[in-house]
Amino acid sequence: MKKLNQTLRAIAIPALAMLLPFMAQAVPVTFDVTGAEAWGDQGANGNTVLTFNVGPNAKVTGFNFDFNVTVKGMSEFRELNLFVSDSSLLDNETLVVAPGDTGNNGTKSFANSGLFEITVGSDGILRLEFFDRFDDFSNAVDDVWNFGSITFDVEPTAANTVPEPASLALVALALGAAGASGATRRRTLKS
Ligand SMILES: [Ca+2]
Ligand SMILES: [Ca+2]
Repeated sequence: MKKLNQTLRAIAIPALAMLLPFMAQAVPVTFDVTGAEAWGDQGANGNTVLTFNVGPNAKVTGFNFDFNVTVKGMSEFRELNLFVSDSSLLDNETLVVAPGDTGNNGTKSFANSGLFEITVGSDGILRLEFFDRFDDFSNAVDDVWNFGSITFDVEPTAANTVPEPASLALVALALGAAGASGATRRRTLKS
């Protein structure tokens, strides 16, 4: 019996190792945004820029933010933006924090989540810039993030390795088996 168990384990572990890269789910990576400032449009002096190493060539597939911001003077909440990119800025997404909110001169909390896709370069750098679409105070801060965080969904770098044909076939087989058993269950439930 012990020998059989060992044999099963010897087969199961390599099979699992082959499947893992395909089964890997995006992992949430959370960052504190306390103290971040937006001074003007994207690229303006004074905008807070945060960089995170998420692993070489990693894919960032979504975001989820929950934070509190103070907007100064005549600056409006709808002007708040986050520019998320790789280190070259070429692969990027702009997140509008509060579209349509024309309120100004106040403090509010915002939460939102969504999907996007940015693939970082070999340096692994994911860049986040806080900016304000309309610069109300030249050479001065428009908005301050008081507290909160932003979470990015990052696909493990292992998923980026090129799969070998043998393991691909195995995945197809596993998916086919899962699909077939699902279909059987659905039919059983109906009758
Ligand atoms: Ca400004
Ligand atoms: Ca502004």
